[in-house]
Amino acid sequence: MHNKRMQLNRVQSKTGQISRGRPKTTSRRIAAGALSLAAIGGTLAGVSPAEASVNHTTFTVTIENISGGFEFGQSGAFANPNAGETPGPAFPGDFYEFNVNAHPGQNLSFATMLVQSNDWFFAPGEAGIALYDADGHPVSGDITSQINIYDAGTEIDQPVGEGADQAPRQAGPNTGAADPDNTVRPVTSLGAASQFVNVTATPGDHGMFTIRVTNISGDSTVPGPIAPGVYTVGAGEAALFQTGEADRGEGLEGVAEDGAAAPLAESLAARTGTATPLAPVFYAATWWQRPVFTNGLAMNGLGIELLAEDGSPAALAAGYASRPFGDVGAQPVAVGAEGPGPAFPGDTYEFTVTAEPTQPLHFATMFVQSNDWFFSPSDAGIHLFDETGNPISGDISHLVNVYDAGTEADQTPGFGPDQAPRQAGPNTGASDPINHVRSVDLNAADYVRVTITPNS
Ligand SMILES: [Ca+2]
Ligand SMILES: [Ca+2]
Ligand SMILES: [Ca+2]
Ligand SMILES: [Ca+2]
Repeated sequence: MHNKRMQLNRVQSKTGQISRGRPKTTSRRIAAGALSLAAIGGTLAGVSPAEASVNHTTFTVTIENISGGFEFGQSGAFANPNAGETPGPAFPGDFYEFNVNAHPGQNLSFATMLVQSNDWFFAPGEAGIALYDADGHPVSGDITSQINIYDAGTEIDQPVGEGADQAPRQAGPNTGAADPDNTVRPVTSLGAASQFVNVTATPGDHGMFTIRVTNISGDSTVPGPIAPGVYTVGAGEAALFQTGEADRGEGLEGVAEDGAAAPLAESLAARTGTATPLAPVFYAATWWQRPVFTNGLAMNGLGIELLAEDGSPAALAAGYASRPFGDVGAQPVAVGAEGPGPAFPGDTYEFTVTAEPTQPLHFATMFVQSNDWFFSPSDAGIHLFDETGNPISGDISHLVNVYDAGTEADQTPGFGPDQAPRQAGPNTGASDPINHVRSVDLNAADYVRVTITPNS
């Protein structure tokens, strides 16, 4: 940090004497001094107000990729029978259908209520269903044999189809006495789940599977509906419950007792995301307004398309390098890496940038498992000095967002064939039907941890 303190002290001296003592002032106090000088009719020859408050500080910025911590690649709720528009129970003959994307090694879990019970549900075993075989081929066809009936351990059982506290007859949701056995456990008294539901997996393109759960209970001992439920795709480690353990209080109780999927779906969504590399970072500390992009407008041709689609900051950095711009650059090398390349989960980009209070920080790094998404502060940048003129410090992840550049049509993150890790070459993919920059509904702080430290 180096202030133009001499000028400052001169401004502050009301006696006209130029202080050459050790400067102790902050730039804020300098500015205040300039004001008081003006008030007493003094002049400040050759020193503009901007120069008088110059306070250059060099900051170290780190962008750590923390996207490897998600529990699930995908999750969601299914609620509309027969692929319709209206949520509700699926009666005998009806079905629920949902699409998931999975990589080899990932498993499917789901849960849907046996409505004529107090707290029973249909689900795969706690590890889920492997969606690829040992050779990496997608599973196809009937997977009903992997479905069981479980008791959630959250409500005492009454005779199936008759209990006054069961969903079709209960006074309201969550009505019924506590279960004397509070553990999730298989139900053995009804026989196989395949009397009541049929489940199929139909593989599609790019890791997609269509899962259909059909209610076939019409001719069974317990005819009745199934209810809206939830699904996950992940590593297959007891995604929704663990047999022999109590319900986790995340919302499975609502699924099993009342067919209420939303609370559990919300809990799962908070733990769902795509592990993605980051790509080389462009950064700038500048008084220029919106140097990287303008939210709501089409890209300005300064290179963000190349950064957002193909991970290269080169065009942005080159475009600004020759301008009287501020501190601008790129960091293509992750900490500890041999050379330029992506920052994988666990890796960090680090750069230093020198700025004064009129120069907010901007940066951008690609969400590599997307078509044209990038992490960035808002288009106004991050103000690097607080109200008292002191440099900011600490975790600034909450100031970062995910944006869609509006330059390429989106495919499912992590699966799209035109996304950087899989595309045939740079700039491959259909045009974005929405051709302006907008934010993506993801919490950037779940993917990147960004810190800033002023160098002393
Ligand atoms: Ca029970
Ligand atoms: Ca109940
Ligand atoms: Ca897009
Ligand atoms: Ca592309």
